[in-house]
Amino acid sequence: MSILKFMTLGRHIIEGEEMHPEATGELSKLLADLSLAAKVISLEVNKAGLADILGFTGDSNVHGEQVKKLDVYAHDMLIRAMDHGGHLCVMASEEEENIIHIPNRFKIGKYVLLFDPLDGSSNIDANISIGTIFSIYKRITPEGKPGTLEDCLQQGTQQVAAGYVVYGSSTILVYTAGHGVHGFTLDPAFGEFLLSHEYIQIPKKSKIYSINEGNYKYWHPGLKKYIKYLQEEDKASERPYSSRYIGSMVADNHRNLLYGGIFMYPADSRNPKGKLRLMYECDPFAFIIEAAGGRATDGKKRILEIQPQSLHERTPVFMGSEEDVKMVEDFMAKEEAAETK
Ligand code: P6P
Repeated sequence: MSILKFMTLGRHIIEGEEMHPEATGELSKLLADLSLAAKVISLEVNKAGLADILGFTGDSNVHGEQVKKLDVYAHDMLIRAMDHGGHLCVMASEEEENIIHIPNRFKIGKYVLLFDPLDGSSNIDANISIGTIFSIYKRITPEGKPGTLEDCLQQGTQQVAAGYVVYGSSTILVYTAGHGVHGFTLDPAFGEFLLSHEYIQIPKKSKIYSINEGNYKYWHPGLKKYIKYLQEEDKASERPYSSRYIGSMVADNHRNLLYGGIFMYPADSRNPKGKLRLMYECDPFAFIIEAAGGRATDGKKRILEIQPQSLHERTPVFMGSEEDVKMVEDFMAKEEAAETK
């Protein structure tokens, strides 16, 4: 049993930043502000039984999806926690169509924050784990002025930090700022995130696959063959795999990060770009999973190398244990090669 250091998230962030002599400490403060928002959102999510905050607002978000009050609460809480720290020049939220400017009365900073305030929110009323996802970039437009859409539409490789909070049996914040992937569990007794998972490394090969098999008939023929391959019995390659799909990518990917696994939300004949958003879901998780030794592609290309054209664009995604992601890519490439013969 490894005895982890008794270390708070705040201390860990500072130590991580101290590894960079040129660091100004701004990123530390930004991440500390994010953890404050996460604590407050966790408090509300854990009151999920209270009718006053559950249920539909009757509104819908930019994607026409029914918005639940907790989505709006998390979105508003993140903006309120982040807009006045003086570290950001602009924000963008999965719940908001356009970029979010920093109010004139606050100092403009050098970072950009993109976030999905509460992913998996359709599961809220069923008390299934949901999560907050975030990406941090450095601005690319001149300092001192408000940030722009250009600052937000950067390739995932440009992230300086990324992370997520999973609100489940406990609240865990996982982040990377370029020095490994680390997890912190919230101790509600004194409201601190304590180091619980240091230098997370995702197993290179797994026995778990996560995909919505209800879409089977619409999939790429190579993907169909891959899933059938996983379901065959072969002890040497530890098949059949187990199917684990919660319908909440933060929970599915958190489990896969710790146990190994491949998470897939592919394109299909009805949705040529799949369902998940590049900026708010796929880029941050791709950054984390690659930092943990895994792989994340759209079936062909690294997610992190996709140049975004718009804030809410979607991408097919295959992410998790490196060998498993490479195998599904091979199955689809072989099928395409056979079709062109
Ligand atoms: P489906 C939640 O709405 C979400 O964006 C992800 O968290 C999740 O993995 C996916 O959609 C589930 O989508 O179509 O399988 O219900």
